[in-house]
Amino acid sequence: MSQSNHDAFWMPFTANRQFRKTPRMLVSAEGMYYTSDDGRKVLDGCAGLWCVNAGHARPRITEAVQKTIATLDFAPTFQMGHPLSFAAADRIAALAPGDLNHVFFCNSGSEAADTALKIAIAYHRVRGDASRTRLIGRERGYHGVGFGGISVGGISGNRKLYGSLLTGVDHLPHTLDMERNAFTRGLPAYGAELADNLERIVALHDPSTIAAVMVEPMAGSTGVLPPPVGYLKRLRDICDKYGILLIFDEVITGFGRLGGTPFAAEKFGVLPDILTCAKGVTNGTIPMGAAIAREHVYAAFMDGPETGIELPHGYTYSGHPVACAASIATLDTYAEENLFERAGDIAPYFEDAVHALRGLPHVIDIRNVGLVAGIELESRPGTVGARAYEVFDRAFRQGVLVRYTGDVIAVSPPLIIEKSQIDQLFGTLSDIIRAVE
Ligand code: PXG
Ligand code: PLP
Repeated sequence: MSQSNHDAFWMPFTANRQFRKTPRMLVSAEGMYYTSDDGRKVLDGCAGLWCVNAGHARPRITEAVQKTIATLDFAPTFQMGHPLSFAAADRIAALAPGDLNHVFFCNSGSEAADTALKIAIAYHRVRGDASRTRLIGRERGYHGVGFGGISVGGISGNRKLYGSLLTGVDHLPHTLDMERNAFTRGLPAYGAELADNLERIVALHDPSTIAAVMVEPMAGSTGVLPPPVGYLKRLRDICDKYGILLIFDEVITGFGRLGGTPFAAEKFGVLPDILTCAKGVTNGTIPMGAAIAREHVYAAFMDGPETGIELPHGYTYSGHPVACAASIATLDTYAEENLFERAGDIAPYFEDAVHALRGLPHVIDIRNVGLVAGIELESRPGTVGARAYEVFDRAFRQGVLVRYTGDVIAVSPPLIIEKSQIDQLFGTLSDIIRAVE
């Protein structure tokens, strides 16, 4: 049945009724800009949803998708193969640091998180260490919306409606400490010792019960929380000490977002046992995610009889030909234009521009690394998020797309952003922040 009030589409993470009263509609995109349904150019300050790292409508990617969909629209990857999935996995493995060499494909960051958690528990089990089943996440962690991801994730709003979730999950404290670290440029100096809470969790549950720790190297979704200097290294050391796998969720931090390197793991010099990615792996064009495992993780599964399915897991669209083609073309585009390096080169300008907002009304913290920034506004009493929503909505009306979460404005533009566009982005935000109540 046709419905003129647009309520058939139950919108994700959206105030559906509010949206229908004052819609914000995008109809096309190219380079750094969207076009809205009323014909305005809107500067993309958040790479779509942190995924369009090379900017919109990149010809190489479009052509690869068009060609592939006409040649091999679908092919199964369960007990069957097609060349693009092997080629894409090779490319991604080559980009991933260390011996993160084995790529398990799925279709989103949520599926990548659940895949990584399942691999971690199964890893211990196939090695005869079946009591290691507990999963440790972190407060304010976001690992998507599957039951694994919300259980290990640390966002009460995403958990509370959904019952008892996974059992055997515990959480590290988050690392945001505005008292000591407000307005830090780059990684905060204080808080490495927060990793030592893992020692307490290990002591409480006994190491023999813990399978894995999963964290975002930089928490994105909950308001841009760069890791304190030394924190991730300390987590790695404690995991090593007790035989616990470390999983980095790089769904946002992957593909150059933090500047200079393809992944945060490399930038911060800490190698996880499993790394998850999505979003930028196809420049946002075709859904795809992946869990990438190191040699020892993969090898643990390759021990049994050759005819046995080693990991009973997979999605109909794992390694979908069109997504694989999009991914290869995306990685080509990143490489040809040196986009990860470019992000690192322009990051200091971006940092200066965002920190110029310090001193504006309501601004209580500014956090940044690479081409990501969070601007934290003081909440209006009793209505967390209302002020940031207003900034977000006004920014869209004034030609700039950003994200907000709680009262944090999140900015994460495509890595092709020019200095003049950085000026436009923060200039507009500055005017709006001055103007809102
Ligand atoms: N892990 C992390 C670290 C993420 O940031 C996911 C997993 C889930 O990915 P999928 O593809 O299932 O959505 C994410 C996704 C925002 C925002 O603006 C962030 C995400 C998604 C949508 C909005 O904060 N992150
Ligand atoms: N539900 C049913 C009834 C199915 O047959 C399948 C896959 O065959 C699924 C769910 C899983 O779908 P997907 O592989 O796309 O995750």
